[in-house]
Amino acid sequence: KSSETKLEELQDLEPSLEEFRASVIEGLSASRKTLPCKFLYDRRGSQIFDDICDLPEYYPTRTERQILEQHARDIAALIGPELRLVEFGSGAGMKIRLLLQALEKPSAYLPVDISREHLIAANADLAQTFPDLCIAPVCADYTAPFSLPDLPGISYKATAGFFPGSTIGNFTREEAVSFLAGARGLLGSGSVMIVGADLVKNIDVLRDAYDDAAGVTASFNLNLLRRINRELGGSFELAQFRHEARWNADLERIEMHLVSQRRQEVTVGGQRFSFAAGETIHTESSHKYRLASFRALAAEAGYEPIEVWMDEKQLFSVHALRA
Ligand code: AVJ
Repeated sequence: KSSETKLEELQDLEPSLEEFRASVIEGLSASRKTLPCKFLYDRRGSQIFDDICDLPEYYPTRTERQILEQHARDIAALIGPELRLVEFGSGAGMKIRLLLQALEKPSAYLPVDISREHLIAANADLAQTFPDLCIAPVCADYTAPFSLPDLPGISYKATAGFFPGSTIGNFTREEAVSFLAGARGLLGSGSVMIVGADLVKNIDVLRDAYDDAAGVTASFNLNLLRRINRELGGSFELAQFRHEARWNADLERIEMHLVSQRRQEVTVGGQRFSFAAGETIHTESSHKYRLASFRALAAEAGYEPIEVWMDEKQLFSVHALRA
């Protein structure tokens, strides 16, 4: 059966070292220091993120998986047969299995992810499970415009989008609208887009999810400094920074920060950056939505909200949108 496997060559648009350097210098030069969260996902960061997904405190992954398991048939029926399925931020590629199993004769699967090594490993596995499926991985930063590869010899009736994990929560509201509008252009109007969005809930539950007892999220956050040291010749002392998860009530989001434990100076690529004691680097925001606020956001991006599924405790939502 393996002769039928159609794993296309990876389309490689991974952000360059130069882009990483420029982003880090810009972020550390700002009056409120910040670093783009997409750089959390190097090889090691992607592995640590997979460990986060198994933590008892980190409810989003398993809750969304439950919702997808329970409603896979409804979702598949909305999407339709013989389609091209684009997944934004495919990661370890576990959730897509649930959808692929439920879909009627999917023509092609196009996983898009910023971590090249993760993309290769996850899709080699997937090709074994779905030997008749055309898999065309794209290594790209989907926060910037990109195009889908041609699939010679593959016919499909429609294109659908899949953006699980509440990764949309990493965007500000404006960024989320512009991402969704861009995805609409990529998928074509009339397409179905399935988006996972984490819900506003008890603050202690949220804080524990982003500051777990085992310290896995702390090492995920601190790994960004390790990456800067390795790839950009930075001089961060990891022990001099502490992970913190903060609830921003005004913006309804969890923020990850790295807090400087003392006054210190750090160099990156020959440039010096000073930190006051207690000063932070804001490394990630994870916005939490309400059903109405998410639908309004989707509408602003040109979508019609058609369906939403939630777990019993209403921790997490999966929305079906019509482009
Ligand atoms: C991958 C963006 C969905 O925001 O919950 C997990 C990343 N950060 N723990 C999230 C993350 C800290 C995660 N997303």
